[in-house]
Amino acid sequence: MTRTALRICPLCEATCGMVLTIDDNDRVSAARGDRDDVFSHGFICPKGASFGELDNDPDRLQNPLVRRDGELVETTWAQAFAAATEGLQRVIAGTGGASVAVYLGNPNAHTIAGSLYGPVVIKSLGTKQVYSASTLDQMPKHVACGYLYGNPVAFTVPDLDRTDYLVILGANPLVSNGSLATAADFPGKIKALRRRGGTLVVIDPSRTRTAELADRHLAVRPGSDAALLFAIVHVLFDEDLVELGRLAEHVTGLERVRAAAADFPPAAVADHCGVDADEIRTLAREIAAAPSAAVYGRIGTSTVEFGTLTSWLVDVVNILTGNLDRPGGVMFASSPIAGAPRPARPGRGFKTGRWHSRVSGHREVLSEMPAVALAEEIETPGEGQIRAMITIAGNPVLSAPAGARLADALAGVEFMVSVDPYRNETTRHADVILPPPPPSRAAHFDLALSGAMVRNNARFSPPVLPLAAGRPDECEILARLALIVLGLGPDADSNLVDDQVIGSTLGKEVADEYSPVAGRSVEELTAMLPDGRGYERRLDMMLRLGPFGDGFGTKPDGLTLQRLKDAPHGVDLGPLVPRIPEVLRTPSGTVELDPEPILADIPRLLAALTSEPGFLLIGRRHLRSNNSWMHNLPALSGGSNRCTLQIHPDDAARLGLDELAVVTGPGGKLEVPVEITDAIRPGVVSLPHGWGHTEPGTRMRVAARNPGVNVNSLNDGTLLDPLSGTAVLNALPVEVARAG
Ligand SMILES: Nc1nc2c(c(=O)[nH]1)N[C@H]1C(S)=C(S)[C@@H](COP(=O)(O)OP(=O)(O)OC[C@H]3O[C@@H](n4cnc5c(=O)[nH]c(N)nc54)[C@H](O)[C@@H]3O)O[C@H]1N2
Ligand SMILES: Nc1nc2c(c(=O)[nH]1)N[C@H]1C(S)=C(S)[C@@H](COP(=O)(O)OP(=O)(O)OC[C@H]3O[C@@H](n4cnc5c(=O)[nH]c(N)nc54)[C@H](O)[C@@H]3O)O[C@H]1N2
Ligand code: SF4
Ligand SMILES: [Mo]
Repeated sequence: MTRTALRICPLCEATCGMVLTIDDNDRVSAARGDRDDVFSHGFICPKGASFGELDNDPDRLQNPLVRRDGELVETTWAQAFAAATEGLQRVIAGTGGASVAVYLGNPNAHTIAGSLYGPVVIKSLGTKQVYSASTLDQMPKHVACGYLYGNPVAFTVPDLDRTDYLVILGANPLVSNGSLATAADFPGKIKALRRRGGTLVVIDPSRTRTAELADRHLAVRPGSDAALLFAIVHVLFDEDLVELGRLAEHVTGLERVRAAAADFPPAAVADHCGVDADEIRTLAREIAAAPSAAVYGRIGTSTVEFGTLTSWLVDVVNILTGNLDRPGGVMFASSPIAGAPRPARPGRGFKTGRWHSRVSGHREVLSEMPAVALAEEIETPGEGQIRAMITIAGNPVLSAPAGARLADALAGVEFMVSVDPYRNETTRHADVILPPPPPSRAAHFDLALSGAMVRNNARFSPPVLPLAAGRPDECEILARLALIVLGLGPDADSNLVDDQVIGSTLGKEVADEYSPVAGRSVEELTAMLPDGRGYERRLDMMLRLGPFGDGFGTKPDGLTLQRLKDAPHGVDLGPLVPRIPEVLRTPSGTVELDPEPILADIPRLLAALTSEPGFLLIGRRHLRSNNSWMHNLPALSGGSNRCTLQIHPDDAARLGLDELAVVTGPGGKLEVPVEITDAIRPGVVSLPHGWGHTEPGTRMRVAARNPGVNVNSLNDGTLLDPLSGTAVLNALPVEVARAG
C-alpha cells in the first residue's frame, strides 16, 4: 500500500508544499504540488517533481567516508566521528580553532541544521576564517540593507500580489523561481499582475523567459545597472518626481543623494548602458506615476563590480517614489521566528571591515571573508594560515572563481571535513565526509527564508520517513562537530548545544522589558518547551517569542510548534504589513539614504562610465538544474546540451563561429559549443555555472557522463565588489574566438 505525506520542497527559495507518495519499501516514489498549501497552492516545478529521484539517488552517500592510505572508504558513524575528532583536535592543538576555516554553501539556507547549528560550529571554533556562498550571491543586498535600515537581514521584498508596476533587474524568476522574494509560483504572480492591468519591465542583457512576459524589455549592457538606476534617480529629482509620502519623516540624507545623482543625467549614461536616454526618462516617470511600484534586483545586480551600489540604488528608487514599506511597493516580511517587534529605537547601525583578511586585506562583511579569498588564505604561510577546513553543503570548487587553484589548496590542508551527501569536486578532498540523510528523513522549516516571504506564513514539515538505525540527521551531525571542536569528544550528547542556546536566549528575553516574556523565569519557560529533538525545542521557543507567537501562554491562540504540526498545510499569516519605523536599527533611527561608504564608491562608478570593454560574459540558470549539484538525476539531465555559449548572430557571423568557440577570461580558457541566439545582446555571451564535472575521484556518475565546462575557470577571482567582497560573476570581460 502506498501512502502520502506532506513536505516543503527544500530545493529553492520558492518553498513549495508537496504531496509525496511513499511506496511499500519506504521510498518516495512521486511528488506533486499540494493544492491545500497555504502559500504555494499546488505550484511545483520539475525539480520538485523529481524529489523522489533526488531522495533515492544511488550516488547519495549512505555511510560516512574516511581517508585511509589516501583513499576515501566507507566507515561507521562511530569511526567517522572519531576520525573527525582526531583530525580537528590535532589541528586545534597545534594552531588553534582560529586556523580552521568554515565554508557554508547554499543549501544551508534551506535546512534547519544550516540555520540552527552551522553558526554553532563557527562559534565553537572561534574562527574568523568564515566563507560562504553569500559572497558569490546576495552579500551586496545585505550591505545595502545594513546601511539603509541598520539591519543587514531586513530585506526589502517586492509585494508581488499587490503591485501595479514591477521592475525586475538581473533576475529570471520564470527559471529560478525567485530569490530574496520567496514566492511560490512567481510565474503565476507575474501573469496575475498582467491580468490585473499592471506593468512588467525587465532589465536584462538577455531576452529571458521572464522578459518574454514583459511589457517592456530593456537589454541593458551587463554591469551597467548602477549607472542606469542613478540616471533614474537623476530624473526623479530633475523632474520633481520625488514623493516620499508617509516616509518623509523617516528618511534622512536626501540632499546628498540629489547631489550625487547630478552627475548621472540619462544622456551621460545611455551609451554605457546601451539604453536610450528617452527610455530611461520614461521608466523613471512611469515608476513615479504608478499607483504602486516595486523595483526588484537579484543576481545580475549583485554579482557585479558595483553590486552594493546597485543594490542600494534599487532601494533608493523605491524610497524616492514612496514605494518603500507600502502595499504594492517593497516591504519587509514579518518572520515568525525573528522575535516580537520592539518599540522603534535607534540601533548601533551596520559596519563592515571590523577586521580584514590576512593576505589581501579584504574587509570583513557580516563576519565573513570573500569566498574568492579562501585559496590564498590556505596557500599563504604565516601566522593565521588556514590549516583545516570544514565545508557544509558547499561546492566552491565549481561555484567560486578559480576552482582549480582552490582544489589544489584544499588538497594541501592538514585536515578537512565535509558535511555533504555527495562525493563531488569539493568534498573529494575531505579526510572525512559526513553525509546528512536524504531530505525525506529530515524535518523542514524555512528559517533563513522566512524574512523574505512575499506573504507572511509559517509551515513545518516533520520527517516523512524514519532515519536508518544509528544514522544521525544533519542537526545532530553539526551539533556533534561543534562539541568535538570544544573538546567534548566524539560521543557527546548533542542536546548540550540546544540546552545552551535555549538557556542563553531565554535569559536575554526575560531580562528585556519589551519581550513578551519579560520578568518570567527561565526555568518556567524551559519547562513549557515540548519534549523531543533539540531543534524542535528551539523552533518552538523561537515561534513563541516571535511576532505571531503565543508568548509562552500570554496569547493563547498564537503560534507554537504544536500549532504548526496541527496545520500540515501551513498557517497563513496575511499580507506584508508596514514596519517602519519599528524595523529600523540605524543610529539615527531613520532610513539613512546616504551611507558614507556607498557615497565614497561613486567616483569609481563615474570612472567606469568611459571604459570600453570587449565581450562581457554573463550567466544563466536552467529550470532543470540547481547550481552545481543537480546534474546527477536522470529526470533532470536528459535532452540537449545546456552548457553552451550563447552569442548573438551578428557576433557569431563576425567571428565566423559555428560549432565550437574558445573563450578566454582572466583565469583561463575554455572550448565550448556555441548556441547562436538573438535573445542575447550583441557584445554579450552567456554560459551557465555549476558544470565541469570532470574531476577524478568524485561519485556523481550521471553528471560525469555529461560534464559540461566550468565557467568559473575563466575567472581568476580578482574582480570583486569591494564593499561586500562579492565576486564578479556577471559582466566578466572575456575574448571569444573560433576554435581551431
Ligand atoms: N559563474 C557563476 N557562478 C555562480 C553563480 C552564478 O550565477 N554564476 N551563482 C552563485 C550562487 S547564487 C550560489 S548560491 C553559489 C552556490 O555555491 P555552493 O553552495 O558552494 O554550491 P552548490 O552547487 O549550491 O553546492 C551545494 C552543495 O551542497 C550539497 N547539499 C545538497 N543538499 C544538502 C543538504 O541538505 N545538506 C548538506 N550538508 N549538503 C547538501 C550538495 O551536494 C553540494 O555539494 O554558486 C555561485 N556561483
Ligand atoms: N532552476 C534553477 N533555479 C535556481 C537556481 C538554479 O541554479 N537553477 N539557483 C538558485 C540560486 S542559488 C539563486 S541565488 C537564485 C538566483 O535567481 P535569479 O537572480 O533569478 O538568477 P538567474 O536566473 O541567474 O537570473 C539572473 C539574470 O541576470 C541577468 N544578468 C546578468 N548580468 C546582468 C547585469 O549586469 N545586469 C542585469 N540587469 N541583468 C544581468 C542574466 O541574464 C539572468 O537572466 O536562483 C535559485 N534558483
Ligand atoms: S520551485 Fe523550488 S521549491 Fe518549488 S518545487 Fe521547484 S525547486 Fe521546489
Ligand atoms: Mo544563490
